[in-house]
Amino acid sequence: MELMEPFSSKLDLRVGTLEPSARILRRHLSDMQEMYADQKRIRRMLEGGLDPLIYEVYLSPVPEVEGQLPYSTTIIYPGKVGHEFFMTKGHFHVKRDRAEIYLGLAGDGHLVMQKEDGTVRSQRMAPGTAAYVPPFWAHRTVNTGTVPFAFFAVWPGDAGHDYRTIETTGFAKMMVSRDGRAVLVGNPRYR
Ligand code: PAN
Ligand code: ZN
Repeated sequence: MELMEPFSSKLDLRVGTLEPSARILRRHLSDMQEMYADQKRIRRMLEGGLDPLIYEVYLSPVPEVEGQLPYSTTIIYPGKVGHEFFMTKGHFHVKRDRAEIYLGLAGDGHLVMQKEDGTVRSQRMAPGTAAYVPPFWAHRTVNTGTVPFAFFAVWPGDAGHDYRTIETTGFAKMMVSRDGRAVLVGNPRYR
C-alpha cells in the first residue's frame, strides 16, 4: 500500500461540501431514470427539457484499497418524481461483508437498506444522526425534507460498489410523500 502523509479536510457542516475532494460526482434525473416508479412522468419531464440535479457526491482523495478508509459527503436536493422523493441510486458493496457509517449533517432524510432476500429497513436521518449500514445490506438515501439533505459517509477501501444488482432488481420499497408524510410503500418495479 502507498505510504501517505496525514492530512485533513474541511467539511462545511451546513452545506455538506468537502475540501479538498478528489472528484465531485453529479447525478441528474437522466442518469438514474430507471430507478423511479413513474416512468411516464420521467419521459414527459425529460422530453420537456426538465433534467434536475438530484445529488452530488464529494469524494475524499483516499484511495479505494484494502486498509484505507475512503470518505465522502453527499448532498441530495429536495424534490420528487411524482410522489417519490429524490434519492441516490443505491448499491450493495461488491464485498458484501463490508459495512459503512453515515453521519447526518444537514436537512432531513431517510436511509433505506435492503438485504439480498428483499427485506427492507429504514432509519430517519437528521443532523447528528450516526447511522450504521451493517454488512450485507444495500443502501440508498432519500431526501424526505424540503431543503438539501447532506451526510458524511466512511467505508472500507476494498468494499467496492455494485450498482448493477439494484439497477436490475430495484429496491422492494420506495419512499413517497403521502398526506404530507414520508412513508415506505411497495415498489411496483421491484423484480
Ligand atoms: C456513499 C454513496 C453516496 C452516493 O458514499 O456512494 O451517498 O450514493 P450512490 O453511490 O448509491 O450513488 C456510499 O454508500 N459509499 O459506499
Ligand atoms: Zn456504500
